[in-house]
Amino acid sequence: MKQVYGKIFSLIFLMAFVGCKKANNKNLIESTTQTLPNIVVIYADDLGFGDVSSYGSTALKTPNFDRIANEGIRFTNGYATSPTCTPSRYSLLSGTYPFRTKRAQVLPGNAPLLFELGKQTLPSMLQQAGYKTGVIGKWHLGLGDANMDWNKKIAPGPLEIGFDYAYIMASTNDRVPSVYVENHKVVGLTAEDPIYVSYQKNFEGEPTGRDNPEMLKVHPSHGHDMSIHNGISRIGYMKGGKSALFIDEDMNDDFLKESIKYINKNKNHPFFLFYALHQPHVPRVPHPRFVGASGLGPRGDVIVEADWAVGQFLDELDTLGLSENTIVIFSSDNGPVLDDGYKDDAVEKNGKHTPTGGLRGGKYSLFDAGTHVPFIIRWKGTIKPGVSDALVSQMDFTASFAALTGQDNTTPDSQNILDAFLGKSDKGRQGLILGQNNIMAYRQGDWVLIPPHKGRKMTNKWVNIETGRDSIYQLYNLKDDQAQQHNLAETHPEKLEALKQALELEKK
Ligand code: NG6
Ligand code: CA
Repeated sequence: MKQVYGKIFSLIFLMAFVGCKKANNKNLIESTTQTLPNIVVIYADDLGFGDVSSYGSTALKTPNFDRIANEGIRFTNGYATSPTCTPSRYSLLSGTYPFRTKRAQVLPGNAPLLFELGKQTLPSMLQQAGYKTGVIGKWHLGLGDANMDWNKKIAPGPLEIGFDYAYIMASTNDRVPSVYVENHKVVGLTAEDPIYVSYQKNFEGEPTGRDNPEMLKVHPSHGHDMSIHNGISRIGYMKGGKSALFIDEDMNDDFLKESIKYINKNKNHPFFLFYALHQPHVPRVPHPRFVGASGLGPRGDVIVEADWAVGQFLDELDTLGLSENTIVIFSSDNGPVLDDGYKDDAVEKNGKHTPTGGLRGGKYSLFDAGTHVPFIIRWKGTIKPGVSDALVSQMDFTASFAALTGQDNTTPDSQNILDAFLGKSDKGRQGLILGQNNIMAYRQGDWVLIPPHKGRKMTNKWVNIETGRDSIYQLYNLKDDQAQQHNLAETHPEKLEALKQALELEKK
């Protein structure tokens, strides 16, 4: 009898112990997940260093981008890795310099996925750390394999490189197919009206901007004269899929709605959201409620529209009580351009506005305005608001957030500069390669080296931007010469040599 009581007693004790342990574990899990902040990267497309009022714009007001700056750290030396979209996005997500991958350059809308499967990415690293990971907005990183059928399962794509949710614009707003893809499927596509895409030739009987300008509400200034949809001709040919085609005017609301849905769905779990805005990339077609909002024509209006969306998104974080537990990053994939292929009055209505903020060059350029972009990080209650001059790059998110979340970084080029991102240190990167393929510049401290490059000095006869390419070495000191007017290569041979060597080392 005694023995039986003894057994019952030990059983009760054991159950209580296990129960207690379980509860403890639960607490532990809850407390660790709570200490892991959500991470949101809001990524504008072609927004210049001078397009944001907290970076000095007076003609264009961006109160909501500024709200992130006022409540966080505004970096004065923040960089995208390349002056165009695909390579910058690639390196942000892969922690890899674009020059290491030949295909990392502006991709056609039917290009296969750019990433090598199985390698660490920013989202796959965060998935390992226990995050839910989502991408909403512009993709432009290729999808599927060569000759992909858009009516079938679209893979590999974001879900195969570490995102567990994707609601993306397939390529860019000026490239076909003009559709959104949710996870593995084109949104809104029906079996009765399949979609076909070609970058070689038109489909018989389909109108083009070249032959049917009377069908257009926005006319091309160069290129962009192929398939027409929503009164706008694009790059590439497409046919069918009418029920799936996006409406440019609604795109801002579509991405905002999906982003808000995403954070609501994942609010009880650490999440990473890559919210990739399409503004102010061409075609610039704001919702009617923003037409005329800036006084600077469609380019200004779509920036005001994007700023509004960011404000709505920040309000939602507040409403959900997530602002203190969410790191919000705001930046851009490359520098600004006015006429980028449509007659949208960007040049005519620009007035006194300086999208470059006084830097030389712009989108496509090796000069500073190509890659030197707005770069702001907010973590309410943790980051002390201020301004930092540290040299920081978007490529460094992977290693830095790996350090924050207790993961290893296995990407080749991302560096842990978490302390700079959090404002604890004014030391960021030592050096940074800017560009793609063999077209590159190198920044170290205040110095910029641009090795000789063959090619045009201006982007082309339509885009009025200096490429930065020259047959000689260029060396600038941005501290004394922000506008890169004085080439010091001849007067500072030692510095030139030091940067040449540092660039070679960085390439390894
Ligand atoms: C260029 C396009 C330009 C833009 C750019 C990519 C023409 C004439 N120009 O080739 O409009 O789409 O590619 O921009 O087609 S990015 O921001 O996505 O890199
Ligand atoms: Ca871009």
